[in-house]
Amino acid sequence: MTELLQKIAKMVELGKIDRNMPFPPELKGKDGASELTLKALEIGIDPQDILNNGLTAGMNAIGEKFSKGEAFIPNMLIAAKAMHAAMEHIRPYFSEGDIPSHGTMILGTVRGDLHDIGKNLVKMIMTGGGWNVIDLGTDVENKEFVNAVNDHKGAIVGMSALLTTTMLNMELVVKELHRIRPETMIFIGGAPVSQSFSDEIGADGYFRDPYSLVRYLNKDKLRDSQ
Ligand code: B1M
Repeated sequence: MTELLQKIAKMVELGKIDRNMPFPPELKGKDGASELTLKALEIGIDPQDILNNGLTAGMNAIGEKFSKGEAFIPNMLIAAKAMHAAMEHIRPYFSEGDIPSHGTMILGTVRGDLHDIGKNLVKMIMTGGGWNVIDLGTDVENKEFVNAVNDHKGAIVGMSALLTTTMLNMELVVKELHRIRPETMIFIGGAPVSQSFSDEIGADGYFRDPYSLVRYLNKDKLRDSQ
């Protein structure tokens, strides 16, 4: 079981999307992230385990190599494609349809930031947890968050950032929302963000993963006050 998850992580790291991919040449014709994920589901591995210990582990591995100068942007891009392909298989397990809606979340990756995998996971888990998610996408202008809140009264806001430079945009959105709609709850996440940063900019909380966010929201008084 662990071996299969390690294999999935490796295929993501290598950017081997599926069997048809000719790269890397030594793995030509062999299963890629897509087929291995299906296999893992077939033998009953928990989708959350596949996500955390297979797919995300692979993304972390390529990220570390990039930090050390051992991998480059095309490597990160192709790894992201492999992860996207595999995520399509596990998505249904996180998006059971008939859970009543707890509320609406406006979600996006902040201005200047194109990373969307974490944000897409938040969307998937929140939807599965009974929230209606309005996905503004990536590189979201600060005013787009504000406009969306004006259009969807009572919605909460979720912002994701993966760069130490772009996370600073979160503060601008928080400030503007506090000015015009102080009742709006704002949650943040992403690798460079922390609870102390959340406190510093006046957001309502930092969550290191979408599961703890949805657990908090669905348990918390917030739901009752909406
Ligand atoms: Co980029 N990149 N990247 N990248 N990239 C990182 C983030 C980096 C850490 C790599 C490194 O140096 N080791 C580094 C940032 C350094 C820094 O600022 N400290 C970096 C860099 C430098 C860059 C560029 C600047 C490179 C360049 O051009 N020179 C460039 C910037 C482009 C831009 O955005 N303007 C760039 C580009 C890219 C690609 C486009 C090639 C690609 C993104 C493809 C895509 O997203 N479609 C890419 C990738 C893939 C990565 C890494 C390898 C993987 C990111 C990822 O998807 N992780 C990344 C290294 C790493 O993270 N180890 C790296 C998996 C994902 C599931 O995790 O998004 O953290 P994450 O989400 C988690 C949690 O954080 C949390 O839940 C998720 C699941 O647990 N979470 C939330 C996220 N948002 C949340 C919101 C919440 C709650 C939880 O509430 C609202």
